[in-house]
Amino acid sequence: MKMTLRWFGESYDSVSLAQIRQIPGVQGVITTLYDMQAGEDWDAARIAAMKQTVEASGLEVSGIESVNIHDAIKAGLPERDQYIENYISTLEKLGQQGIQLVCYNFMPVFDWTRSDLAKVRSDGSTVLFYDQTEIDKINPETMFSQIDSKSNGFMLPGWEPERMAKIRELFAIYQHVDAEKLFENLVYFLKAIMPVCEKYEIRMAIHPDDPAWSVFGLPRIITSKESLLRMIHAVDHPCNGVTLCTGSLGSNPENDIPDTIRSLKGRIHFAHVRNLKYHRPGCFEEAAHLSRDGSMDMYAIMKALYDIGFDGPIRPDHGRMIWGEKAMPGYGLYDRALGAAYLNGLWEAIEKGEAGK
Ligand SMILES: [Mn+2]
Repeated sequence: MKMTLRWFGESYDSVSLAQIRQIPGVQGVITTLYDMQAGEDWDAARIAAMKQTVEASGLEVSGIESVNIHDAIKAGLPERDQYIENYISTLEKLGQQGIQLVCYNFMPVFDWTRSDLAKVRSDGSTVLFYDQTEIDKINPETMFSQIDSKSNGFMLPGWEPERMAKIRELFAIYQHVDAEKLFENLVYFLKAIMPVCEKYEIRMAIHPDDPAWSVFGLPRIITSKESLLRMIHAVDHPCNGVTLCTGSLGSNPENDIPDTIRSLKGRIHFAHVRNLKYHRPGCFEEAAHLSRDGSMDMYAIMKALYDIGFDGPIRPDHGRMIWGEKAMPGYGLYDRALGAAYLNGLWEAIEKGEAGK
């Protein structure tokens, strides 16, 4: 595996490449052109400049998170083919720059959802928190303004104001899209992009839905081992793979993460590894990475990744906000650096333990 950190670009991130470079064992960043709207055809010169900036710091671009998918593609609207053309063109330009991993999600309207971005823990740190009973009390517009007001002034991925300005319109286009239709639309999209992925060996890595169930009545289709297997078998190509996000899949405690990892051998192209603490069904917080701080066995997760020969990028995903840091919720430097160090430690212990057998 290759340890990486997500980085939103110089204009958007409170964390610098120089800081990331100093985290032991971090080799690259997972980045994006953060101002690109879903459906836009990315500019080749900007991709090249982004790559140059990252490489000048001694890091590599280990992948893109995300190239977002336009809602016309997800909802299967007549104009989807034009947006798929743009997506293919963007992949072509990424491939020409040697960028071979793209993370994306197929959630309608919203990206990830949380009811609180700064829940205070007993140690004084703050974390992202989800409580379904809180979500049930509000409508999507209210949730957007709550999230926006707690973003510490940062634009949050998936919660761009441009997207949220059209929220009613977006809900309307999904009126007749059920889970089956959404899945068909995903397959249609994947079949269309596979030739360009094959040409440049670009690994597409779908991110699971977060949380792993329907929110605000919108269909969600990437929520479990079964749904991930269905997706990779529907378009059975090595470029069609998965971002194994422990926090998203793990929002449903019935998902057995190590078992899911083992069943996806060869098709996990990217991993997000973090811990959650469950409070009750439908309610969890994002704990520190350490196994005993949350409800997940992080050793068992890393061991499963090791056992399937996972050699792709991994990132500590989110972190708590600690030591007074002011950053985008979930994306501060300090706790993600601790997370990276811990995951690297687990990996070294597993490697040496296996070598000594
Ligand atoms: Mn994730």
